[in-house]
Amino acid sequence: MSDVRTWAGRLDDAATRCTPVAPLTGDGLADTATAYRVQSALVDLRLGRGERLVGGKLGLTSRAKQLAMGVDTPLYGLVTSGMVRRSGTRLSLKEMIHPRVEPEIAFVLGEPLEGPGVTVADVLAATRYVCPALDVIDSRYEGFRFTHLDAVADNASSAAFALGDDLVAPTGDLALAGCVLEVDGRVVESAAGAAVMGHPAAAVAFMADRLVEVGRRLEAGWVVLSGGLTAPVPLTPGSTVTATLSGLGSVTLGADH
Ligand code: 0L1
Ligand code: MG
Repeated sequence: MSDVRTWAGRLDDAATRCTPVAPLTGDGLADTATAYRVQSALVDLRLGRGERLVGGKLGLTSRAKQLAMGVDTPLYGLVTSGMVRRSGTRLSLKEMIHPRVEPEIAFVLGEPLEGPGVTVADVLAATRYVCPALDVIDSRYEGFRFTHLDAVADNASSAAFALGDDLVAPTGDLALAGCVLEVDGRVVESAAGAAVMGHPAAAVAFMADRLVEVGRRLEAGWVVLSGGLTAPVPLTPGSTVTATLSGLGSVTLGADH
């Protein structure tokens, strides 16, 4: 079996058994193209179990997160139907390793987007709706410690996500949209849309441009999570997390044992 399939199987087992593993870079993963091939094989394992591809997500899009990781490039992942949760759902922490949650702006595309050269204006023109999202990340690596390459292979730590119920056309300036993250009614983080690459649509354009390298595009009907606006917060038993974005509404997830 190739390294790519072995590594994808290892990450998939880690997720299904809720048992973290050592970073793949310690086992020879050494370049970005191979890391994205592992990601693709990992997503294929989900599709083989009957899930559907429903969109994409960006990670490491904010300066704060890039500085924390010592990198200057975002990464992308693919999201599947098994990751979708309704706003208001209470997640079972037994089904995850060490989940964290972060507020994002999600784009629901009305038209496909194919790079290269996709601009913010192209993204906004192709977008049917935007809405607030909570992205649940659950790295399959021990201690949530990994390199950029490891996170690419691990499909950008994707575990679950919820969208707000209000879907609005992207008319206002999303760079100026204020974001407040509350845990059990207490404000723990705040930011503006510009925290993601100056404008969250720039992250969507980045993904469309990078997908060309693997012969893919962002499809009409897909949802794209444009990246964390604030630092992620751990999901702890009994807690409820709510993200509110000005002009876009709110989205909530809870966590139980
Ligand atoms: O959604 C994300 O920003 C995840 C990026 C991958 C690295 C991480 O888990 O923070
Ligand atoms: Mg995220």
